[in-house]
Amino acid sequence: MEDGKPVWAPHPADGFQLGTIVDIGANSLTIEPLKQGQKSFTAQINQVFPAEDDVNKHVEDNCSLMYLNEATLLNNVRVRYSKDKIYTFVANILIAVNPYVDLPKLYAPETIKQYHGRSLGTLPPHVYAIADKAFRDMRVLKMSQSIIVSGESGAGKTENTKFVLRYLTTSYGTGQDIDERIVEANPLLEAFGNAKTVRNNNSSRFGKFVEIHFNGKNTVVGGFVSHYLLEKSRICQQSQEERNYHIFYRLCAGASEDIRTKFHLESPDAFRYLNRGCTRFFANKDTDKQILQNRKSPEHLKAGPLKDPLLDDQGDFNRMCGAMKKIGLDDTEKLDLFRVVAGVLHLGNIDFEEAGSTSGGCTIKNQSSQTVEYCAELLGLEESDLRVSLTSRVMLTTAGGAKGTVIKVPLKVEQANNARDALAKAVYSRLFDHVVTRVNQCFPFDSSANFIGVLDIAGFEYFEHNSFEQFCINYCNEKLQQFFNERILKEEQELYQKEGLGVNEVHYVDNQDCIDLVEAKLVGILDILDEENRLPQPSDQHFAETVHNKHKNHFRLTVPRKSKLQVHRNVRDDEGFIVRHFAGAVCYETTKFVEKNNDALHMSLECLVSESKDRFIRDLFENSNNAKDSKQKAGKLSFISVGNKFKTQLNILLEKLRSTGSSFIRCIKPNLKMVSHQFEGAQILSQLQCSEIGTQLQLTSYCIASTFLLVHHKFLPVT
Ligand code: AD9
Ligand code: MG
Repeated sequence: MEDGKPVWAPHPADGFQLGTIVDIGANSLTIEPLKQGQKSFTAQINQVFPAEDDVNKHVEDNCSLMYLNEATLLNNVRVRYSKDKIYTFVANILIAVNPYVDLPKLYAPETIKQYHGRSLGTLPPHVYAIADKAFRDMRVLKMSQSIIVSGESGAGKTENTKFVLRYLTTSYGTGQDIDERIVEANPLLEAFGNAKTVRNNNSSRFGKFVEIHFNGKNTVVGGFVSHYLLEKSRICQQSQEERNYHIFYRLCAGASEDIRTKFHLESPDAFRYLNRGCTRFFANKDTDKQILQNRKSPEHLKAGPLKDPLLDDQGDFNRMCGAMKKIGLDDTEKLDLFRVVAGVLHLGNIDFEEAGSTSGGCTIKNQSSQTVEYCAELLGLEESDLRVSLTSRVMLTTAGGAKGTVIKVPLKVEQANNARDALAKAVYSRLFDHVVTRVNQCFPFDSSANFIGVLDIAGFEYFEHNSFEQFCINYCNEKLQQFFNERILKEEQELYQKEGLGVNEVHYVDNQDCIDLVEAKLVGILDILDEENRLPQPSDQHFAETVHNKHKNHFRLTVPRKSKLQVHRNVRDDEGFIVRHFAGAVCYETTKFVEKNNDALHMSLECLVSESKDRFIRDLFENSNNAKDSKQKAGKLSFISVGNKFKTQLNILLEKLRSTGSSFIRCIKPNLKMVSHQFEGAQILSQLQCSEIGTQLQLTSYCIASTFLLVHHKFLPVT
């Protein structure tokens, strides 16, 4: 960098701004912005980067720029985005910016044909190019492949995943049912597992790995979906302006008169599980206004409080039913699903009041009588059993040496509310498991030579309040980051050394210590949490204290109150801990960690549902591990660890990923308003920095390394 040459210097909103160096200090530079009328300012040397001579030029592969740094990457992506070129390569990693507008030509059937069999780099960057590369690698190397799609909420992971699935089934399918089923499974999974959040109107509240299986002739033979961590808290409560899972509203909006009567359905406003989170959805906010302008239908504007004008519940219901039919679900199966959804809604409306007696317990309010009846009817339960199980708890006592005596403990109103919600969460999450299992039965395969798997799982999360869900997601992202490091940085470097390419060593931070902090046996946070769950009286505070005590001087763990960040200082040591992740430090508030880590229902409720008269409900519970577990542990209050189940699933996933070839798609959310043609540089930069593409150092070094990689890969037969 020299005096007078254009440079990129930090800018709070745009990420970087163009300027020239007017003075060079020991550690800082004085920059004069190129924009007229702006004052010069100083910036740290390591935050200023050389700019390309022509900043309006853009390239398909970022590595072909003269200067490889995060500022030129951001600018390249920005210029391309302004021309609706949403995809950019960084060597063979694909960056995908969400356009927030339909680009039909970009995904047209003709485009699919164009990418068929074409090497990476011969056509403009595209998600189809990555899909085709995965296919060709699978065919040539005779090795399964995975495509890891990452990015924050609303960045476009799910949409890109669907484009990959459509591309592969269209290009390499048999042209029979199975191809369509793999694609049409999505509307069903999304109906039960997606919801409107403040970040995304169709946010996936679960992670998934979708495998498309191929036979020895490389033709699609079937598929398999694995799912991870459905967000259960949403079933009973949602944050302001968020909704429950789509299916609830769709059923209320779209069910036929016959079903409405049979399942006693009303408008969403009538159900507690639907009417507490979202407020009004009128077009009073800028974002809503903008999007609404694209939706001319007057009904959207006339919508009632819980009819979200941004979503078409009725139309979506019909589309979902169409998808169910296409994947082979018959009417009985469809009604089974709907009945349970309606049952959960009625369950949520049951209210309790203190019992008049001295027992300290509660009873179901008179007004809820009909609701209890509906709920019992829909879930196949005896009404009296449901009443008893919600208001009391069966426990085994060890008092007075009479080990194993069953006693019935009355529940207080608060405890009964919790029991009701726990039952609703258990029923709905088992229903979701069933939907995934059923979807998998729609595209079975006898044998498969190889598969291409697409991973669509939430990226690194850092909110104002971070709980158990963020902890699990960020742990998952640590594992994926490590995989990326292994794959791209370590393995490529080893390759260069072997081939005698003179590339400087690319430094990256090994995050094994952070992973150990979470998953190590006994001392890892997950095991400490399980230990807490097993105590007679577990508490979130005691759990937080144990974490701090066990890891007093751990580099990755900090006490919130000592944190330099003001926001963390409000959290007490016994209410949380800070983990230094690869993408930044996150303060986790441990309230509800213990509760959220336990997947078991208390015994009375578990028995209630597993003895339902309704075969479908019984199967939901009998097929789950919980039922087996609770039978084995009959007599004890069972605990089934959510964290450790996730750890096991994640390790199986990582093992799978390690046994496949891999490609990476990094999705970027261009703005928080969710509108088209708005590029918010600073927050895009931060997404690039905390992506798998890495920190500044990793990113820069990787770009340099990948220039060689690109040249190198051109000689490989597979790309
Ligand atoms: V979350 O973690 O599940 O909350 P995703 O999956 O990253 O999130 P999603 O794919 O659902 O985001 O995209 C959000 C919305 O952006 C979609 O509903 C579309 O309206 C929009 N989107 C995303 N990608 C595209 C695209 N390639 N073309 C057009 C898009 N619209
Ligand atoms: Mg998604």
